[in-house]
Amino acid sequence: MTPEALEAVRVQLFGKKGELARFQAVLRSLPPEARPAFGQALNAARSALEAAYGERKAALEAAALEARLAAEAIDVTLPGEPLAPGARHPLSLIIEEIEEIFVSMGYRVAEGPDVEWDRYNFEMLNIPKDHPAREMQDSFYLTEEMLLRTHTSPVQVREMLKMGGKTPLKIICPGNVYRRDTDDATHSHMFTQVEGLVVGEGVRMSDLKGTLETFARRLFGEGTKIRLRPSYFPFTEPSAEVDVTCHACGGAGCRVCKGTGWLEVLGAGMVHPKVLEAGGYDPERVSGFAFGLGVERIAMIKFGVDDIRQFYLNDARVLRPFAADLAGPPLATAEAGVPAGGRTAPEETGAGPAASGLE
Ligand code: 2U9
Repeated sequence: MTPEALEAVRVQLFGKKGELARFQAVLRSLPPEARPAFGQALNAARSALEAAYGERKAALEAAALEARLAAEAIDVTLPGEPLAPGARHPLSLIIEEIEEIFVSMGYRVAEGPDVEWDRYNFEMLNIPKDHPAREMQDSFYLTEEMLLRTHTSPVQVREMLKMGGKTPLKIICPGNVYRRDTDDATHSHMFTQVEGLVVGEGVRMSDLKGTLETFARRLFGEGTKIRLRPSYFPFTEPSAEVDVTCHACGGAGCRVCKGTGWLEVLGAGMVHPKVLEAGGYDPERVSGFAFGLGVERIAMIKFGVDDIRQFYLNDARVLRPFAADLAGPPLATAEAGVPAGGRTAPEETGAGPAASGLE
């Protein structure tokens, strides 16, 4: 019997114009003395019919459920669809590479909070309340005294204070930083920095130059040269912008370096006496150097990415090609090409890195 047939039976028996309703009308038409016996018989018949109907309905529902379970059965022991392997994020790859270089030179990696005191982020770095540098690093304040750090320099301040005036201090500080900025191809309101700090007796500008030269050679290749141009930072004196010879043309001039042969990749300088003092050091006895770089900029140069926003898309098709060290089958979707504005890894095309578009 089908559910439809059972429903037809229900209407035929129990419906408004059904058999039982008809006998009910007969009951009402009987003389009063005949009604009890007729009524009893009618009730007995109704009960029997309802029970039989209920039984059949339950049996039909059980059969329907059985059929559905059988039809929708899943074999949980079947092997799954293969997934493309994951990969390290390009920014993580660069941070790790930089960490390895400096750790091999005796540096320690230090980290600190993203939410900072105004005091550590600005005041102790020789950037008082009315200083124009506060405008250069427009900030996200949480309270009067607390903000999202605009650089990782407050981590170095914390580390200096922890040292209690002891030397040497050799650290690098990677981490996210936040600046009120309009996002475009080369700017993001959140980006990643690595800063470094050395404090010790007799630390000189030549130590800074040698360190950065070693770093640049390890990161961009042995033939890399550096040059320092005078600059200004409140926390260093003297200060310099540091360029490296273009790794794409070796300094001859090309698309990547806009014909100059040089790429600006670092800021650096000798730690300002006021900053050493704020960190608990005697600037008469010790000196130090510091440097800073933007990880996205390095990654854009090394991987030939022309838009910083690519790093934050979380699109595996864009990010995956950078992980040359984790080579595996390409994602099925990647075969149609990377999305608009995307890139192809140099190792896939055999072509050199594309223009960084950062100058
Ligand atoms: C302390 C003392 C000095 C860190 C430094 C720079 C120069 C610099 C920029 C590079 C690109 C920031 O990411 S970027 O926009 N950084 O030019 N940073 S010296 O100086 C310090 C830090 C901590 C205690």
